[in-house]
Amino acid sequence: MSFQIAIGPRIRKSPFYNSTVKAGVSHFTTYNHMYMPVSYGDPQAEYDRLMNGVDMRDVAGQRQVSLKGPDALELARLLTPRNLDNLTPGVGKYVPMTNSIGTLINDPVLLQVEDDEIWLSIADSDMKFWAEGVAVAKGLNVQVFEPDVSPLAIQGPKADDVVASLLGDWIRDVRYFGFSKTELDGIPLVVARSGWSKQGGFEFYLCDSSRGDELWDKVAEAGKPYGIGPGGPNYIERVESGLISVNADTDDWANPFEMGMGKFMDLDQDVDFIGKAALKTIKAEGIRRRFCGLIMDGEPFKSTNSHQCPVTMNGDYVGFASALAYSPRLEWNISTALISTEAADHGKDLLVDTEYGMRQAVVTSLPFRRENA
Ligand code: THG
Repeated sequence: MSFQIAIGPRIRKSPFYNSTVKAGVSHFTTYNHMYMPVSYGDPQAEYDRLMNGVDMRDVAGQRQVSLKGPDALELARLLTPRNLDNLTPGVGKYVPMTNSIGTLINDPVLLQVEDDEIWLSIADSDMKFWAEGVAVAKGLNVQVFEPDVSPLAIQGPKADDVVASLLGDWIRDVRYFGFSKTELDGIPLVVARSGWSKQGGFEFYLCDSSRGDELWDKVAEAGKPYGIGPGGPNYIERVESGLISVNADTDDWANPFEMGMGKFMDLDQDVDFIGKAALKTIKAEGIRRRFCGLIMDGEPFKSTNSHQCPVTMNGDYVGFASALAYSPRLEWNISTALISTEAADHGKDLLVDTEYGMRQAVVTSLPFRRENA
């Protein structure tokens, strides 16, 4: 293939865009209507940095939807099945969002940044319109808007050292999903221990988009002694770790129970959140599909990208594989998949129709581990 997608004005540039171009970005995706780098041309090096060193990622596409006003918390409660009774200042929460039939439509990190302001750090779907629609329909006293906030992630086992050298040793005591407002040489930030990998690290939520390149340079400079380099949301590691990518791993019927997110929901709370009745029915009847891992035979997959691929068992369609990758650590072809509970329980005799041809597959739990196979 020799074509390219044009960089045009209908998709936004991130505040780090120029820096990522300078750093040699080779592939962008789009996320919440913004270009987001996914590779700098050497997937193996990017994977190694994340697993053994540290990477820096322009994830400004993880846009914030701000709910601001006296009814901010009430609106947030309507938007998620997660119980927000014990929302703690300075601690984020992973919150599935569902529609009226209980479908998972987004899975943001929620941060209460002021008494009357909540940010939803969203995955790739239009939650600003959804949230405002709910606020209007319910007559709530809350503004819904996108603030000038753009996350830059620093991930990997050496991320703590890099961030400590920038902000001080206090960051070593920040717990998982903990966050605080701070600044770096006058650049306003929210710093959080979070990020879309299981290798540890931080996210700097830049609160002034005019200073993106400046922030990028400071992180790159501080990371030099630790071998920092640019990366994207790492595809291979996210599949190994079983991190969910909404809309890549899900379809219009995938509910949080199927996706293994039961622990993030409370159907017995008083709040009449959107999807409550549907989710109660689903819980009572039991799920029909399950999000799980597949291990496949054959030559290592070459690409680090895929679309959903049909999975069959004895000729019958049972679901789809959602992210095919070759794991260098496990030395397996792997994929996340959403398949019938029968197929998942049977665990073998599956065929996946991949772009590399038909592949035999066996089922495993997520995250992928050698001892579970
Ligand atoms: N960070 C921030 N915003 C985001 C993401 C992020 N928005 C988009 C996307 N990622 C949202 N999706 C996720 C998915 C998984 C996690 C975070 C955001 C995650 N999950 C852990 C897990 O599944 O093991 C922990 C969940 C928990 O235990 O609470 O970290 O990455 N700012």
